[in-house]
Amino acid sequence: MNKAFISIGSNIGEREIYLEEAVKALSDREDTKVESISSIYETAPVGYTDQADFLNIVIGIETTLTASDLLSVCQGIEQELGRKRVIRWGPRTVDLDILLYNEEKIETESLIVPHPRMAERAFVLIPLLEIAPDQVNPLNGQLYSEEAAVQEEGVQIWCHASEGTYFKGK
Ligand code: A4P
Ligand code: MG
Repeated sequence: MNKAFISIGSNIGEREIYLEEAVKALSDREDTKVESISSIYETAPVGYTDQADFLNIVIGIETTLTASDLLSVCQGIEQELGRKRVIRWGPRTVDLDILLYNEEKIETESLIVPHPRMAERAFVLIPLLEIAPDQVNPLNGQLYSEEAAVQEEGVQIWCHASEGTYFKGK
């Protein structure tokens, strides 16, 4: 069984519903088990900043899929949920990025793992550390909790994992 972490973000429309549908699409699969889900964070846009705030989560999964098949599954979910790719780093209904796949270093034309920008992004690190506080960067053995980006502002809890009906029945 392989262990992976996926970052999910949405900043258009019913943002929470898109996150929920993406998690559901993964957990409905026979080959993938959703093991952990972070709280939902509301986050200021990074990169192209003239766009609405995101909701972001990170989930931990166990899967029999290879990393490359997992990418295809994630892209299928993005498409199914109606993502329109207009501006790079721009608004999206839902974006699924593979952060980590076991302790592997992968560099193909279509897939780079660990995700190349994750160590600089508070909207990735803060939810990741909530569910995997001791996670280290497979590239250098450094704890993600020691990255400077963890201290950045612009990432607020929007809904605690323990609260309400959020992702019931994952
Ligand atoms: N790709 C390579 N490695 C990976 C990976 N580990 N996981 C390739 C997923 N995809 C990977 O991605 C472009 C290509 O990256 C894919 O074809 C895949 O083969 P995309 O999702 O089609 O396009 P994109 O998301 O616009 O580009 P990119 O580079 O993935 O953008 P990012 O880095 O994901 O940034 N601000 C906040 N607050 N919250 C966000 O969630 N997200 C972005 C998107 C920008 N700013 C944000 C947020
Ligand atoms: Mg992406």
